[in-house]
Amino acid sequence: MIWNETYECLSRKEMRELQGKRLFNTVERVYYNSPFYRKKMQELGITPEDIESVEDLAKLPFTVKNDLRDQYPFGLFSSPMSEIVRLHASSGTTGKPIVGGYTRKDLNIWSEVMARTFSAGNCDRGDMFQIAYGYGLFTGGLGAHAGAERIGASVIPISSGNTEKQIQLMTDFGTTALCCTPSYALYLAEMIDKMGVGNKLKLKAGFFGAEPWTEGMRKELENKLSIKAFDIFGLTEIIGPGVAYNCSEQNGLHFNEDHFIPEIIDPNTLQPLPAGEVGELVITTITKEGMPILRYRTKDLTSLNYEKCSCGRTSARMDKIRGRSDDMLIIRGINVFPSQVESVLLEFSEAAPHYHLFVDRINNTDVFEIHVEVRPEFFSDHLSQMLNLKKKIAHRIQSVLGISAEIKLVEPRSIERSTGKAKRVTDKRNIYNQ
Ligand code: DLL
Repeated sequence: MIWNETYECLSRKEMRELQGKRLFNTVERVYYNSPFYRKKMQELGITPEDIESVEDLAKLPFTVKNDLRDQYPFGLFSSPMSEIVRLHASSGTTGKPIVGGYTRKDLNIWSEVMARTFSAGNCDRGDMFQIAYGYGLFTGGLGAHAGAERIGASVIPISSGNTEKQIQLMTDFGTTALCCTPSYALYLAEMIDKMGVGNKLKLKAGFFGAEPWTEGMRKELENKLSIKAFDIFGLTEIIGPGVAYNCSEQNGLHFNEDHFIPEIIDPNTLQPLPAGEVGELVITTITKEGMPILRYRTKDLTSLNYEKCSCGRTSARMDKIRGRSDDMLIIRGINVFPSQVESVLLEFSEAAPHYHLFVDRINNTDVFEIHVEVRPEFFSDHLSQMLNLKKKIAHRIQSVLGISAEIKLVEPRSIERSTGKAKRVTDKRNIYNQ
């Protein structure tokens, strides 16, 4: 079932034309309503009239996270406050929060793109949605909520946490679709197992996002919960969840290109990269009113594919996010993404996909330790078996990541579980003192 064939199946030419018109309207809007963007465009010597088609996108200035922090709280809004009906914010790890402001039309767009996301996962009226993303300033809860209501599903707005209650409602209400972070889904699966209620579940789909997760993790969640797991992507600065989504082919994430134009750039030269090449994802909103944003540098690393999908959709597909450039660890000069470690660990049936990376610097040398939980059924007091597993994991990490790591096998359920975005790295190096 395709929820909105009109926009998901346009020819490339039709899509480019639509994007060109909407881009011009957005540029005009920000030029005349946002002193921040007018100044940026004036510095580059451009006016809205210079944007004749989507090919002119590269003429426009980039926007970076620090611009949003400098303009905190409302400096990037292009609508008067009297038209802003909702505010969201993401805290990030440092500094001031990133704020998003929505007009009534923006909320309508948001529920539309989320409705597409759920339809693409074969959900419809009659489905029971359990929204276990956090409600509040975080966009996950309310974003998924609006989309699920829009397709006519029944919605359980439980928010994140309260794990036993989640499982009770899941069995009593007959939840068919679960929305939460993949790390929380893993925790829920573990608890379902522990409570022995797996056979009472009616789950068929999971819509997981807000943090990087690997194909290995997808298989793990699909097997454990007997569902099809769909990846959903988005960010507060752009709208929240609903920027891109998996269809049932699970072969890349369809970009809602009639609302958001994706580009991939080389983060060093800032030049656009061709389809298929991995670089930094840059997004321009072309329909938003409250806080339109031009060429936002997301720091998320991925690639784009413009070939028609076998599901029939023609929209650009984004590869699974490999990680954020600022999540990348540089250990002894080698680039390491936590998701690479995750994919290695999932190759071992003895290891649970719960892990934590510790990095420190001792005597001017980087020390890299990976704590890996062993699955309860494999956890044994037989030292030789454990040593053997340790060696096998260490060997695989060395060959995939090109760096040696100390592997520490830890007891089942000893690594902290997360109900939202998981924190999987502790980097104790103080780079400023080296
Ligand atoms: O995480 C919005 C969201 C909520 C997306 C629920 C999906 C589901 P922020 O808190 O602003 O917004 O964080 C945005 O999270 O730049 C990515 O680095 C990361 N991220 C989001 N979705 C994915 C995903 C929400 N599917 C930041 N895969 C983004 C990998 C993701 N990373």
